[in-house]
Amino acid sequence: MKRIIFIILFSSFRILDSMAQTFVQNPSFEGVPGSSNTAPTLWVICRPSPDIQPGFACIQTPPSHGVSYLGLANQNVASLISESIAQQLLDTLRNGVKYCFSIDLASAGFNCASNIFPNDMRLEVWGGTTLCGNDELLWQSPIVTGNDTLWKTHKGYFTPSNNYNFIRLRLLRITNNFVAYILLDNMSDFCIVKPKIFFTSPNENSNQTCSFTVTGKTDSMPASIQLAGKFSGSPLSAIFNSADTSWQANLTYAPLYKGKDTLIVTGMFANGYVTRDTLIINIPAMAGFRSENFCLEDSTTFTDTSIVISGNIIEWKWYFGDGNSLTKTTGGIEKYLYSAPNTYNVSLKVFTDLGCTDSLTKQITITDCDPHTNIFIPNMVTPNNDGLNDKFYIKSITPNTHVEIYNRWGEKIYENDDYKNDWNGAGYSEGIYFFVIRINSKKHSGWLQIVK
Ligand SMILES: [Ca+2]
Repeated sequence: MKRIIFIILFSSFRILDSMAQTFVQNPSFEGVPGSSNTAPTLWVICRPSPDIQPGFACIQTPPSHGVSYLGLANQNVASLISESIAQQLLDTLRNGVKYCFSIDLASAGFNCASNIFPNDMRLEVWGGTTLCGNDELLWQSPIVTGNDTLWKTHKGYFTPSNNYNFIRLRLLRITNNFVAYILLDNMSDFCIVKPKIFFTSPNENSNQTCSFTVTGKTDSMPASIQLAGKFSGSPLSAIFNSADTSWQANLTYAPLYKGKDTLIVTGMFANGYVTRDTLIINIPAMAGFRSENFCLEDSTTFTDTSIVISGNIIEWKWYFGDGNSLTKTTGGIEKYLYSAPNTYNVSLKVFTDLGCTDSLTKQITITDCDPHTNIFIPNMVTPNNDGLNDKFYIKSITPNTHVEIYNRWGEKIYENDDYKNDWNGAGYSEGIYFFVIRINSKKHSGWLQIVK
């Protein structure tokens, strides 16, 4: 008897299936050899009259396991159609679970009893909800011919469509000779086949759009299918079709994730098995840009470096971090002039013709590289000696600042090549005047008002 112990280690799951998966009692069909019309120990007779071999009806084939084996006849008379035995299983065969087992079969051939003839035949394994019930044909052996007189091991797989506590073994005669007779020995205990996951779409390593559907199948019915990966959206577990064990999940990839991702699909099965499969997925678009020139005085340059793996980028949307944005249909270089020194979060979002988006945000700091552009020029002079605006005072002035002042008729009334913040409008009446100031070759012009 072969008992198979499965140990599945997966993540935090640890499933140990051992004794719970012993199903068949006395699978070697042990009993007293040469006993006619007798079932092996722990088996019962459903239809007469099975025999415990060897030693009955001149059958001398040695057992393939133990000291005895089972002989079942199928006789071409109305009173004896197909001999069969049954037993109550130690554990329930469960709906949707895939099982495996093996059994040794042989033909009795044409023997001295002369009432056994070579026939083509099959062994049938039935599931029952009652003892000797034949509710579902779980497995049928390949044809065993009358000439197959040597033991041959057959492997069987079946998936019940209901729960069964009983099994029944029965001989099916294919050809019409008088009596078919099959020998059975060394049936293994039932084992559970580890479930498998099959991806049907997409194919491994295929490029995907950012929103796509993953479909697959399992080889037996899971309780649930769950997915893990760098995706967003719902459902995170698959929609499951119990009719054909297929499943489907619609995934949307979050734009923050780049490049390849491994999608992990985990199947949870009612029998305690956890199985998984993985799929490599390429994220098709990756937004990228390079930024240069961070002086307030000059335009900052942004160069698109986005990559597309599948499809084409059809739209670039720049967010400059100061509330302004720009939408373009080509990549390349964008220039932007900031109005104030500050730290800005600049984002580029790209859109592909496959419906995928990706975005990247970088922080840049704009500084005033020439502080003299930051000079403050007052527009009011009040020469009343109160300490406030008594003189035309230029903040951040440097040596050799050139100042010219004009009256409202355009006549120059003051000029100085090295202004010292000392002009107070003395001698001139109240009113509007105009100034032209050059600091380090930068020209500033505007108006000022004298108030007395
Ligand atoms: Ca045996």
